[in-house]
Amino acid sequence: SFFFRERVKIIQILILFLCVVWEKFSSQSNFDRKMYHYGTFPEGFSWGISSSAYQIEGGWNADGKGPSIWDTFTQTTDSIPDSANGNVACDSYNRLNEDLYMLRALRVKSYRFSLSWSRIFPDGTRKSLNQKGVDYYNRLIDGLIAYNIEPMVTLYHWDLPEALQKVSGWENAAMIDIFNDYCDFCFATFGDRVKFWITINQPQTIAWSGYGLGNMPPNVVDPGYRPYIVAHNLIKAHAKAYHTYDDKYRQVQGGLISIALNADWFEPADVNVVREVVTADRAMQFQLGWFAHPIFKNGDYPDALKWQVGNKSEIQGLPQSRLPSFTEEEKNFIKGTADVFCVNHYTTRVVSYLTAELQPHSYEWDRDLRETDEPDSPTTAIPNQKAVAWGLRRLLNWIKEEYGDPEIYITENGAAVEWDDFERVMFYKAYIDEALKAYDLDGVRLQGYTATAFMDSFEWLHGYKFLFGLHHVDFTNPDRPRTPKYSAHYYYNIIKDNGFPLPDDDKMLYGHFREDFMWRTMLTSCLTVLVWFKSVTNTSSIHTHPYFVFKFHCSLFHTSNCL
Ligand code: GBH
Repeated sequence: SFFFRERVKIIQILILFLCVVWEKFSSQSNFDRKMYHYGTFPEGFSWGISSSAYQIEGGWNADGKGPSIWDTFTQTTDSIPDSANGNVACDSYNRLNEDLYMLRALRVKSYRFSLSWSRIFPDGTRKSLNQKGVDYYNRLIDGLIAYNIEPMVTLYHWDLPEALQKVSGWENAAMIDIFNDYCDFCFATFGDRVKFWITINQPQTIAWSGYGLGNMPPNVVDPGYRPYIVAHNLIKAHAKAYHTYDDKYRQVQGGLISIALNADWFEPADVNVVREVVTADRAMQFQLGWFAHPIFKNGDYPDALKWQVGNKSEIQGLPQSRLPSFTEEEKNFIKGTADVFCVNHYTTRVVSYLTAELQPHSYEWDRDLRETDEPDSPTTAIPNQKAVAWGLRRLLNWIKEEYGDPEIYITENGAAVEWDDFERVMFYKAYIDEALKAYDLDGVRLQGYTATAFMDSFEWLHGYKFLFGLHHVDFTNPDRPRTPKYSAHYYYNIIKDNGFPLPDDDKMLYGHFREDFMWRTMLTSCLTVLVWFKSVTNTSSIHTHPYFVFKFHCSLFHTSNCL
């Protein structure tokens, strides 16, 4: 009926209103989204570079360190290329001075690294304290401070002490207090110098890859249930550590604390079809909102999750939703437990609506969507991670709109490239420029950018096959020599310039000529140049000459697919 149609229309308009970011960019042409933007970041912008303990340290059992679930997994599995592991990795445990030297040479303002929990507490708890592990991190932190580099410390980047996995790890709600005690120790021990804490790296990856797909340790394959349970515990564990910092340390130490959430950008297959835009929003909610909504909004899961998982569970004949719920008390405890928004971003995916299968019960199917590659963007070495720089700008806008304009830090961004580091340079140029647009054109309160990674490292399930480093590491040499790549030099320059200021010799193009400028002389010289140009190049139009085309593209576009 008429009223029904009108009602649907109104609902659609309301939904579109909520999907303001897709709306904002729906008129942006493919040409526009590749335009180059000149400008600089705010003063004091935090330029950083990242690593994590298991990926670089090595020394897997040195000086009393206990094993983690990644030691156990890599030493027993065949699923990683070349049966690689992190036993030695970059040997950073023994090459601290080299790392410090490189960081200093790069002139970064901050260094994001993680603490190996089982190096500090070999069995995961305080009674097993390993002083040598503490000493290592003290030397690292002191070294950074001496060079004026801010330590940005991740407390937990996936390497759970094996001893804690033996008592069910993150499936066990007892982990909330155990994690809190570990964090408490770290705040007390390092917090006089560490002013930027990240509790957990990518809880979505832990929950889904660790307990759903089960391709990462602890390798539990249970796509419909455990990811939700584990995420529930991770959120509470984060909130508890936040409150510990807030109650016991903040006043004296004056630092800040957050959590690093991974977020792809999800672009609808057709931005003009409401259902597709709503699907993209749902994809965002399932990945980022799963954690960000409770922490940054109201202590509870996004409606899209509650609705989807609840409905599916009902149709599947289950007595209750597979998505656990928070009590009011828990919601109040969780809400607002991050001082800034930290996001790890690598790629953009295209999504379209799909009525998914009901079997098997799965977080993935709960989303009712299908993912594909973004068709028009350059590939990176990893098949489903295309370099879609414009997705970063949209993601930052979405975070701004969805979570009430928080201060944002990009805590990871980078790419593995097939062979030529030049592609990595193009990746950073394009992505950082999109971050600049978000700051400069859209008013996103972006405070920092962290390139991933500091050096070639153990890349989890990819072993040493796909590398992200701005420094090359020779893994065949026992000394693990490090060499800066072209991308390290390039990043150094971005940091030095604080972005992409308009080059001096281009500025003239946009200026005014003097009042008494001799236009006639100018015209004559131009013609002379053109005639000369034609005679030496044998090209009828300057615009089609390869050199001009090259210059034009370089200055206007992200050159990744032009060069
Ligand atoms: C990052 O995750 C890590 O945080 C960082 O330590 C690492 O250096 C970087 O990746 C590069 O490897 O194949 O279905 O199991 C990036 C986000 C989330 C992307 C997990 C790959 C695997 C999904 N990653 N995802 S699946």
